[in-house]
Amino acid sequence: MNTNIIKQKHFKPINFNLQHVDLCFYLNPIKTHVINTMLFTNVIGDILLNGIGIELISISLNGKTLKPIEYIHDNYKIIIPKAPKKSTIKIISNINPSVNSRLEGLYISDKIFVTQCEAQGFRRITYFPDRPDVLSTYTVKITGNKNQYPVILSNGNLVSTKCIKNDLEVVWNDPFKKPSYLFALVAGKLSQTNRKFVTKSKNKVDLNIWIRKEDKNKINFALDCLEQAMKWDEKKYNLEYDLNIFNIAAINNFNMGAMENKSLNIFNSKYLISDKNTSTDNEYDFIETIVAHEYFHNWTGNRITCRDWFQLSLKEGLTVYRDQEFSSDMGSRAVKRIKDVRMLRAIQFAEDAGPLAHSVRPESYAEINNFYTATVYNKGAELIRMLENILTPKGFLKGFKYYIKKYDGKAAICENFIHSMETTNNIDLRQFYLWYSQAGTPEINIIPDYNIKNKKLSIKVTQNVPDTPKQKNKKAMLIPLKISLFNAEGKKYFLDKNKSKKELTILLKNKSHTFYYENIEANPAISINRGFTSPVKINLEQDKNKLQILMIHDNDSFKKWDQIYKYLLDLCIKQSKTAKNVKIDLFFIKVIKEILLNAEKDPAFASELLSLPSESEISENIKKYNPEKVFSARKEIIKTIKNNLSNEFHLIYKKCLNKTNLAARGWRALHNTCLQYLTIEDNLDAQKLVLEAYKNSNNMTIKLYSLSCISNMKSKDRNTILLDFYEKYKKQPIMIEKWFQVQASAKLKNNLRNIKRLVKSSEFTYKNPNQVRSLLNVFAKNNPINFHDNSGKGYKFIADQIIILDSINPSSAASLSSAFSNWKSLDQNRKKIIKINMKRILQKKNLSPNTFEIINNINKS
Ligand code: 0A1
Ligand code: ZN
Repeated sequence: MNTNIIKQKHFKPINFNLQHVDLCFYLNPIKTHVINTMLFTNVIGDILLNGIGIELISISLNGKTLKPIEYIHDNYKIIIPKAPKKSTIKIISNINPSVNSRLEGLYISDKIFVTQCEAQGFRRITYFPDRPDVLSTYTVKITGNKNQYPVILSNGNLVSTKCIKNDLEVVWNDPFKKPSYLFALVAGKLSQTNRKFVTKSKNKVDLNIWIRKEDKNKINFALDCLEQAMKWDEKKYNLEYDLNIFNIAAINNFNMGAMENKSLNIFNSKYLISDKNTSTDNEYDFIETIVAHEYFHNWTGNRITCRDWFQLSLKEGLTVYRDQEFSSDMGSRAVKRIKDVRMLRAIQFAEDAGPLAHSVRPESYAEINNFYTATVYNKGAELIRMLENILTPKGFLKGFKYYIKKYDGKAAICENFIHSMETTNNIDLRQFYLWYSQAGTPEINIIPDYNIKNKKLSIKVTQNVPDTPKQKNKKAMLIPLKISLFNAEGKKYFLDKNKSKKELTILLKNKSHTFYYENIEANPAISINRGFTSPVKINLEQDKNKLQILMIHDNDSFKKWDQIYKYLLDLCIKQSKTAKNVKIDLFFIKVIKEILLNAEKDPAFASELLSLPSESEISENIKKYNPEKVFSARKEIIKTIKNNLSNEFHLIYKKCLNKTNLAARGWRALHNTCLQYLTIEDNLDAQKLVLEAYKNSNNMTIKLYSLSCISNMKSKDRNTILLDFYEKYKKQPIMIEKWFQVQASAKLKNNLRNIKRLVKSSEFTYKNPNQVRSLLNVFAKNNPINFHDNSGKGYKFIADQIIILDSINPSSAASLSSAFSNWKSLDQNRKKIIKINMKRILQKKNLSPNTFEIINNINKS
């Protein structure tokens, strides 16, 4: 396969300005007519227009139709050689949205016309210089049948609406210059919900949500979140919304969560609709985060966009950081931080340690869609947070405001952001750039040495950034780490001469440093990387007494959780390596007991403290991965803890049962965590408990969790309950996805048979990415014992699915392909079977560059 690799170092600036774009659409499902008139100025040389899958009718330059010999045309582009300094180019063409199953460009979702242009979808709509540094204003006229497309939306302000016979003609104008990836069009039968918002400077904004009629009563929560996000951005960063209209349209078929198109956000309806009877608490969290994320992009992404796609983290890392901060302010900061770090460790650390490792700003790509990753998004957000830790929140805010002011209306690069921090804080951050260019999770080794005679503690800290597939011998990074030292009573020591600081941020610059602390009365417990200051792995051995001090007394909630988590992780790892049961220290049982006895104070936090690392979190921390052993080790540890504290678990579980009303989400989280302990053994008592939880629950958080517990059991009620759920909710696509998800993650042996049956059922379609994710991705990524079944059947099945999907939706196929990325840590037999299946995928005729890039990188490793 001949893939075209795009390299960062080959970037060339544009050789023109695009003053204005005038688009006319005549909507028709099989033949949409597009007239695109672009006014170019300051042209020096050729004009290159990207275009894929477009039927070109004519092209004219400054009013004169061009003959085919007057331009160069292939399957991907048109080049107009030596165009005049001022060139008006008019392209007339047709596209066929009805066959667009890749969901990029203009496509149809449940009879609704919708666009997705990030990253390179606009070139599937019309010939255009489709790169993010081409900024222009747009006027868009859309004409369509008024009965089928009574609502027609695009970016910016509504200019006019006219009925012409059976057609509706709507004109939109976007006064803000924007890149083509932020263009949007939505047309179809959609119901509107409107709310008014008044900005800090008293500008009135119409907030509208457009959704299918049947979901109209399920968007109030999303609207509340939008209002809160708008207020938060005004208060925190003094950023106001800049138009009088803000539309959100929701559709059912969408490749990702949502998209930040200027003033017309488009949402996967799964992340917008909620209902108190059918939504889980996690789903509410997702809605809050995603609504805010897309809104925040208006400044970090739209007003200041990216010069090229290598800078993706400039908008994504920063916007994830902003949405994380927003959600922390809306709910529990501690729990939010723990959840974010868990996600980072499970997914991003694994990505960084495997064949798909890439830096936050990648050096090259074959398919940019493959780089919407946890590294670009979530590690990218951690880099921003590190800057805040280095510069203090005040210093960071100064830099942020400077960045917004200086780069507003521009297409920027990551250096522009860092430089804004440097100038406003008078600091040299050159070493920090390595975080953008070096892949891999830095490993920090800590060796403390306490001298009882002079009451001095020295801590030797060394850093190592591991080799990754494309990078070896890395340089030392700039790593901030917050540190505190605790005495035996759980009190913190002063760390500075003035006796004013009990927490310090130490900055690592070299491969190795030694830090000294004086007047430390006794050998202290070390709490380091508090709040997860940096996205690194810490190796520090401390004795049981010290661990106990930190587990009980550390006032940094993240760190307290982290100590317990690390202990649990070590237990699971040890257990997975031995045949005998590992011993759990008595002190640790006491710590868990304390948590259970005090759980009422903060049930959500207690739930986090009690929840064990998942199988993928464990596998990320071991070199040789044996899926069965990890699975049973985890189970064994849960069982042992529960058997030691059975009464305490039952007691708090009873309390949870009384407190699962709507306001008590922390209790629901604790309920589910306890239920996991109490039903870890598949016996009649456990089956009864879980059945009661399912039947008596008045909320989806508990109902769904108990359903997933039942589906892991050999209970005689298993199938009846799964059917009960299906019958109750089968009319709602979102609920079918949940039903798929539960079954796809069911740990019963031979579960694959059931998954194959579901794929063949009339409920399932490869065309809906949500369904693909909830059935296939969940099976391949969240059900290790079945996916990695010794027979290799799981691998063959997923490879077959990738091959089918690749012809329908390459993004979906590529995302499923990453399921094979940890193949190297498996045994010979499994490796061999995976290799055969990857080869089969690579041999598929017309394999997309998306899937090729992922499988080829894994295969090469
Ligand atoms: N920019 C969006 C994510 C997004 C990316 C690509 C898409 O289609 C291929 C769609 C959405 C965000 O960060 O929310
Ligand atoms: Zn984003």
